[in-house]
Amino acid sequence: MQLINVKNIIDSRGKLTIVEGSKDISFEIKRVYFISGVPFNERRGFHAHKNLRQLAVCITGSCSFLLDDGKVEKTIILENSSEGLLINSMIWREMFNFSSDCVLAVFADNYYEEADYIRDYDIFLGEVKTYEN
Ligand code: T46
Repeated sequence: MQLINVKNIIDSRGKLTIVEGSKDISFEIKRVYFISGVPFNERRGFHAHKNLRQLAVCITGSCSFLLDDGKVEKTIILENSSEGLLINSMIWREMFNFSSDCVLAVFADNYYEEADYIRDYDIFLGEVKTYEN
């Protein structure tokens, strides 16, 4: 997990937020998706990825990420589009506290593949141990 600076150009016409693959982040971007309109108190995520690396940027509004590497849990608040959260593979994530205006953009290094998801926390913990050994 790492927070990086994301370029924003703000002028009288509004805000432009820029992420360039293989330049601002180490990987090539193959997929971009957006999460918005999350109801009050709703939580999302509850999974890890075997291989996927992603950058999450809150374009407007705010939300929180709980990140867990199997040993340490961290909570990160994203509330500024000039901050990007890099999430490596094998990190359990939960997203919560979405503001009603939150638009969360996620830049991923690969296409959608359900087989890359670990959606059971106990299986995640078991797999993390396997990766360590
Ligand atoms: C992640 C967090 C931050 C697709 O068909 N294509 C896609 O590119 C994505 C992202 C999802 N889907 C399908 C899979 C599910 O049937 O859309 C449905 C909802 O996805 P999910 O429940 O995984 O959404 P979140 O918000 O819990 O998790 C998402 C990403 O899936 C995940 O990779 O790291 O955002």
